[in-house]
Amino acid sequence: MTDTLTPVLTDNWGDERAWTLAAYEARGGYDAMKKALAPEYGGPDALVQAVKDSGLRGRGGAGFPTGMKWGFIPQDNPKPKYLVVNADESEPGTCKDIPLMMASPHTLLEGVIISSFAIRANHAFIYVRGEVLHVIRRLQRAVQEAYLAGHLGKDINGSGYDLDVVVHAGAGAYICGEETALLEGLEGRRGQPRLRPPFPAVAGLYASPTVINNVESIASVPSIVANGADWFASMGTEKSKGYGIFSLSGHVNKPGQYEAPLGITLRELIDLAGGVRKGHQLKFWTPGGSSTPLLTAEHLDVPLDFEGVGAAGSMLGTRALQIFDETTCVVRAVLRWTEFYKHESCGKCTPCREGTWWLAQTLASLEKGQGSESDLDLLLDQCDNILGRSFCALGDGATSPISSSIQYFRDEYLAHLEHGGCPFDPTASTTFA
Ligand code: L3W
Ligand code: SF4
Repeated sequence: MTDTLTPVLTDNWGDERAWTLAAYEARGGYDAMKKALAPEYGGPDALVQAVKDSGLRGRGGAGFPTGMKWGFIPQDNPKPKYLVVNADESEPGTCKDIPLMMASPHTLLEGVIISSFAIRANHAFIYVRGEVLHVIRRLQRAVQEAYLAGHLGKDINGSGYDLDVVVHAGAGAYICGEETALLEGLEGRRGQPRLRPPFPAVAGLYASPTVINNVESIASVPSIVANGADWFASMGTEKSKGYGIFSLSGHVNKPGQYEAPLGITLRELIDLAGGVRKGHQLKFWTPGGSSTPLLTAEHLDVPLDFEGVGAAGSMLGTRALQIFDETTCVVRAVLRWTEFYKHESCGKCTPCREGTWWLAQTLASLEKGQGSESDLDLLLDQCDNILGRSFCALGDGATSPISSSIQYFRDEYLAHLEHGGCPFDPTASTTFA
């Protein structure tokens, strides 16, 4: 458990056996659900309005307004409505949903019940990354406890509302974090993105209206119901309201999850994390995992909200702050990420399937100090042929670390060519293949 500025989602993480229903209820857990389901609250429409008023924006990376997404569910459509929680956390550096589900699965479940009621769904699915067996088991146990307590199933706590929740394990593909590939996987097919529109809100799971939200978005809903939309909106910035979990990894003294209002800066978060490791300086960092363009020490005071990071030429993404000091070879780090995208490309579209392979080849040569300066232009040209020409965001994301690293560290690429390999450690030219 780390220091935190807005202890809401992480407040109970230090409690003994915080993941049990007893520990959760001892702190008032499921009271927000009872409040939301009671007729006095005003029913589903009042809940959608509260989430709209709170200003909550999607915590999975894109920042789409959650209440607006819920409002897109066509209520005149006779098909069943579904809630799907995107718990396929796999973005390199991102480590917020998994600790949240491990520490307090009932926070998510309470959010699932309230959110499903708001969109009039009677079935919800939690799609969890398949590799995290410990999280899957913890969620399944929590679901079982919730059924036994009458918080799930028929006539929840005598409210007349029915909800069934299924925990579904993915099969280990990063692309299934893309919402439509996730739906393909959930329906039993190979995980590849679907064409949008139609967006899932109109035709999602089994071609029915479906809300797909990130774990942290759904887990934030009970606190909005409990404390009110104004309370949530009083935190954060004008257009990026509320708080979020920032995961800090890499060269800081106390890596971990730090919950703080949106708009906090990296300088403040690094202070909370005990500083960059002794004797070293920040060289570069990612604001939201490797799919977001790199930033440098000159961006330490950028407000970490959707607008502030956007104005700095990057994206807030998943708030996966990976911190690298001056001992890190940026070319090698970027090559490592590019190998990841090459491996995870689902193969559906040519620019990404072929392009990520070419990116990795070109970068591997440069990292070994082979080639010439013109290969940097070739690399940028390859990025240009992927960015905006790929079927989904994975292709675009693969280009982010490359183009931004050339923007800020062109000299370091050239130094590899001059030294015939990595100038930091000439004995260790690694392709990570
Ligand atoms: C109805 C419309 N719904 C948009 C919905 C849409 C989706 C949400 C956001 O990518 C980003 C990506 C990664 N009617 C709608 C509508 N929607 N217009 O709004 O949509 P979109 O397309 O802006 O984003 P996306 O395709 O969901 C997500 C970035 O996140 N990312 C990585 C994330 C990794 C994880 C993880 O590991 N868990 O989340 C990092 O930055 O690059 O840009 O629901 O349906 N007219
Ligand atoms: Fe698949 Fe990549 Fe195309 Fe996305 S961009 S559809 S991951 S091949």
